Amino acid sequence: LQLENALRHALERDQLALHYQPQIDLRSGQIIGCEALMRWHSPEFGIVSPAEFIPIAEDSGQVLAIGEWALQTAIGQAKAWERAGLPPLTMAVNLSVVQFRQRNLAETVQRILEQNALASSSLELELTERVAMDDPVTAVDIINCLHRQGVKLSIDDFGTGYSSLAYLKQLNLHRLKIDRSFVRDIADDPDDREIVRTIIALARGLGLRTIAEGVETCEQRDILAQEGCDECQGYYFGKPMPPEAFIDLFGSDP
Ligand code: G
Ligand code: G
Ligand code: NA
Ligand code: MN
Repeated sequence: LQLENALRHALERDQLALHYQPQIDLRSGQIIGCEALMRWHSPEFGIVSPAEFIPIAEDSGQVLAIGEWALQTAIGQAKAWERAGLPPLTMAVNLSVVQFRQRNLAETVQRILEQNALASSSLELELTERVAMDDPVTAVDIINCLHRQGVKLSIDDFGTGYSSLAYLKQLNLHRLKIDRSFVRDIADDPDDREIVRTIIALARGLGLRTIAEGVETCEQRDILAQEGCDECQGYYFGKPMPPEAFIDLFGSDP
């Protein structure tokens, strides 16, 4: 409850920030995008993880305002980097189940893209399996509507939830994000490697790209490349970082 009360002021007091984590194409080695990850700097509680405060914000309804702030901030940032001459990047933003259930989600997204003059193809929305499969019939409508607008959709933490393959087939998705729990021991655990191989084959069959999360070593990266994974994200390539650090690292890319 204390956390909930403090969270009430977080937005207006400017305590929320987005950090950005690079995403790398395995074939070219080039950066192709980033994921926006929320950080809350609370004067009382210190740095609070979104894993902790997003569920609270979902219960209290605050996640709608916070989520719209994140969309606005990430899309504004993507436009600023485009203007600054960074290579073309896709900006990935996480969506809460509460945002996803909003009737006007597609309109909200469209409005923010237009306000910032950002191409819709530069935005990707990340849904967890749970969110996408919770109410599959509605999910198909919303995802296909966003897809028609040109926004990319991906399934986060893939392999940890329960995806109905029948529904997965109906969704106009851009990529599957292979959960980092399968990547962690991929060099030593043949089962994990087999799971990753299977997800990549499934994605291929459905015409989707794959991105592996939580890549921390060059050995993991090499195995993922061997298995035909398209893209990677993880501490090996860069931690989530404030925008100034991000442009320092990637702004001067040759
Ligand atoms: O970056 P970190 O490991 O602390 O993120 C923890 C969790 O919080 C992850 O599951 C991530 O998807 C989620 N998360 C991070 N930023 C956002 C956000 O802006 N919106 C939502 N809904 N979830 C987020
Ligand atoms: O659920 P989601 O995939 O959105 O979670 C993203 C979270 O994973 C973020 O909190 C981010 O800080 C964390 N993360 C990103 N890269 C790595 C990594 O290489 N290793 C570990 N352990 N966590 C990572
Ligand atoms: Na995510
Ligand atoms: Mn994830």
